[in-house]
Amino acid sequence: MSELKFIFTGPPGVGKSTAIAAVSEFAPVVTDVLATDELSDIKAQTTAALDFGEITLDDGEKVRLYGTPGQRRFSFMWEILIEGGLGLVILVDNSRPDPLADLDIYLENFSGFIRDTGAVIGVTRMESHPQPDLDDFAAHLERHGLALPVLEVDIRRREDVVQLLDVLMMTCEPA
Ligand SMILES: Nc1nc2c(ncn2[C@@H]2O[C@H](COP(=O)(O)OP(=O)(O)O)[C@@H](O)[C@H]2O)c(=O)[nH]1
Ligand SMILES: [Mg+2]
Repeated sequence: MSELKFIFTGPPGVGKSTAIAAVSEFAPVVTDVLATDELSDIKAQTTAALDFGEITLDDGEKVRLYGTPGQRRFSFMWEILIEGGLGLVILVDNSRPDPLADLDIYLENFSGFIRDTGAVIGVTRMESHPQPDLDDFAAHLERHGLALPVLEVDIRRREDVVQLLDVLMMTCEPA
């Protein structure tokens, strides 16, 4: 039996753990440890290994949700996590200095996976940081030759995360 598996990625503190916790049907498995590097000023805890949760879709199918470790020193795990994955959610924190450059890191690291499967981009903290706006993201993606859906989300809200997953399902479904 194949498992349906979606992966959440994005910079540390963007909300991967929060998003998975918002929709998971059981208390998500979170493996955070104290930040020991450049992040320790920003966050007391950061994801060292991964997040894991599960959600049942309207059609009864169960989907496993994994969050990638945010810190670059754990990036070797990204390859392992995406194995067999059905699609990728890239979360971007619009309050960071250069959200489009952040996005590029994940577009590059997951380029093969994005080409073979599908991806959706969720932009957080737009309520306080409206720039770059969704048009800027779309134009940026177009320059990369990509046409990925970009949504404004507050991943603390369950319905926003569900919407991301719905859109991802649609982009991943074979025509
Ligand atoms: N104000 C605001 N806070 C957000 C938004 N999205 C995420 N957050 C907060 O950002 C933090 C993300 O932390 P966490 O989920 O641990 O990030 P992770 O490192 O990606 O797993 C949480 O405190 C969220 O409540 C948003 O759209 N607006
Ligand atoms: Mg986390």
